[in-house]
Amino acid sequence: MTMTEKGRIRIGIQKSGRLTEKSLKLLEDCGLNLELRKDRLVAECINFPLDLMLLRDDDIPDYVIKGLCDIGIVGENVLKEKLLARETPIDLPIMKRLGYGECRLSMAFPNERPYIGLMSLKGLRIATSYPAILKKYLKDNDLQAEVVEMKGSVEIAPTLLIADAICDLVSTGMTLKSHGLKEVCSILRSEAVLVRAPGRFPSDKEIALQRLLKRIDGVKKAECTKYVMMNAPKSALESIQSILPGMERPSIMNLSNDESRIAIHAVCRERVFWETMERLKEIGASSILVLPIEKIIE
Ligand code: PRT
Ligand code: ZN
Repeated sequence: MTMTEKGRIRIGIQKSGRLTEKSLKLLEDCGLNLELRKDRLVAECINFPLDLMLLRDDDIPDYVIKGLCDIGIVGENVLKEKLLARETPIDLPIMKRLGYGECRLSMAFPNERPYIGLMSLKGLRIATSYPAILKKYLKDNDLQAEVVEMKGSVEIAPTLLIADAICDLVSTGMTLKSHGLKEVCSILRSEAVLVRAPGRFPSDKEIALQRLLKRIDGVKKAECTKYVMMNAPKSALESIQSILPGMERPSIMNLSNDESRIAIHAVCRERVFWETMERLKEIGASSILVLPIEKIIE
């Protein structure tokens, strides 16, 4: 039983940071109308039984564990670190992987330090903001090394001679590069995930949560699904299906002024790249349109 208001889901998301915009967009795409006000940390949804709580990402796992929030959206890296750092182990089930905020927690060495494999980590001082994950990794791999905890700006540790190597989040790799560091191995892949509080919810809250999860599925599915339309020679239908394997049961229509050509409309379960459209054109397709789909319920 959680402490939040009966029947209304309270969701914790990052107040301001890399996950904020996409988390809000996801909720909006789910049809939730949120009344956000700059000076308030709580926002009500007026058309769904949900309240939003804006938090520092580091606080989200704890709020969910304590039942101050029923669910939360947080990077897997933060979730894992907070869970591993606890004295009393607890599991927060991941309800959904959300596909944004992707990054990896990686070891990086100064360019001039050779790396020949995990044994190169032995005996080093490694700076990180993720001490619990790093310590577990070292232990699991039977490596002795010193973990130097830093709250931020980990990438400058080798220059300051505070550490020999670092273990930090990487997405494009530009930050490492501009600090004369090279990525040598990844220890965790991460993305934003939706977690729920342990224990049972009252049934009306559980029903609302399941509705929200279904809507999230619909939004995610729609993101990688397109509606494709084109005209093509009748004889090209089979080749078109092999070029667009994600195309499902297309609707075929006759064209009023051309007996040899047909119009094809179909939902396509894969991304449609420019190269694919060029190949369709080569086999005689014309007026190829690729349209986004907003929502899907099946
Ligand atoms: O204020 P608050 O505590 O809420 O925010 P924060 O500053 O702790 O977190 P924030 O907003 O920076 O990141 C939130 C989450 O975004 C992280 O926990 C990750 O799950 C995810 N994420 C995705 C990233 C990155 N990509 C990322 N590149 N978080 C941080 N970075 C940093 C990284 O630490 C390094 O400094 O970006 C730099 C590297 O980026 P590249 O592109 O140069 O490799
Ligand atoms: Zn943080």
